[in-house]
Amino acid sequence: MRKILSLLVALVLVLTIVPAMAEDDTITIGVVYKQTGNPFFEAAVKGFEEAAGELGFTFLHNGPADSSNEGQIQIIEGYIQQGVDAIAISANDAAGVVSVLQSAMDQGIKVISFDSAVNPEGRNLTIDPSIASNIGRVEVEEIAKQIGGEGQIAILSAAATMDNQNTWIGYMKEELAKEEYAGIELVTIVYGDDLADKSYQEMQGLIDSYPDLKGVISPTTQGIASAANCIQDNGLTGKIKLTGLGLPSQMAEYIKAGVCEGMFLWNPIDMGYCTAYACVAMVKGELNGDIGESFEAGRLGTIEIMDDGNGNSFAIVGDPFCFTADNIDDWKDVY
Ligand code: RAM
Repeated sequence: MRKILSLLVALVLVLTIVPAMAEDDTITIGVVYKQTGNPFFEAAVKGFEEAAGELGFTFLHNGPADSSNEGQIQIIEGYIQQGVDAIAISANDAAGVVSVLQSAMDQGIKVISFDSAVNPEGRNLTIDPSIASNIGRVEVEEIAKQIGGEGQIAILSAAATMDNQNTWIGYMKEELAKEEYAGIELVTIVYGDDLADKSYQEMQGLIDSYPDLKGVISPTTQGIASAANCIQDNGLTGKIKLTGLGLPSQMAEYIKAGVCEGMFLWNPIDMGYCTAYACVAMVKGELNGDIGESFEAGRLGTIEIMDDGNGNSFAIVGDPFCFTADNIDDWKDVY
């Protein structure tokens, strides 16, 4: 009798617990980032982990080693075959993944780009780190301050197909066109594809080709770290100034050594966390990704979905933060 009773109790427990867990436990998100080995995306994955702990979904994450579009397409195809419910992607090529993501959406998979957008026809929503014009403007203001408003500068970007890089560079050019920056000449834009070696070689190329170069803006965490390394190796600390978007953990030693006096970034953990919340809301049918909607993103509160000015929806996570020798120690162990 006791056996039967405990079996009954166990059955009641299973029947009550399983439906409660089933709701979010059945959701699987496939995360695609630009490349493996980039600590920026390792931090974003921490945000997905944190959200998974709160919401109970499971997620897979992967990226190509070479920052390629083809590599991302293969990963997406794998996720479609595995039957994920949502794909969250930071795209290497804004146009290059549209077709495979359209077929994902045709099969009912929700698609959210984060960090670096997919073209609008290939996604349900995109989540930017911050207002793009601000990101471009603060980097120009900072390099102008560092070089004293005069001289040649260059941009060391990631890849020419990356939407976030191109958008920020567009706003940098707009800013540089202002009268107050008339003394600054943008001599070239080079691309290191977010790969450490290639970015280092591109920085070396700038040093060799432009002996009067006064400053570099590198709006990529991989690019700025390689540029700092190269400037230091060439004994040019303080002679070629450097700013851009850098990860505190990668840049702390260069900031303390004076290679980079100031740089910017937002919190990549929050980016992953926010994107995860949006994916789950979409899979549950609580969010379409339309302008004027909003969603709850846990400790980040309510996130509004806005119009990008061209009728496409987007959301943002926060503001860029300036890192200098005064505050870098507070952040270098966080991300
Ligand atoms: C690199 C990537 C990423 C960008 C950051 C700032 O890690 O290019 O897309 O947002 O830098």
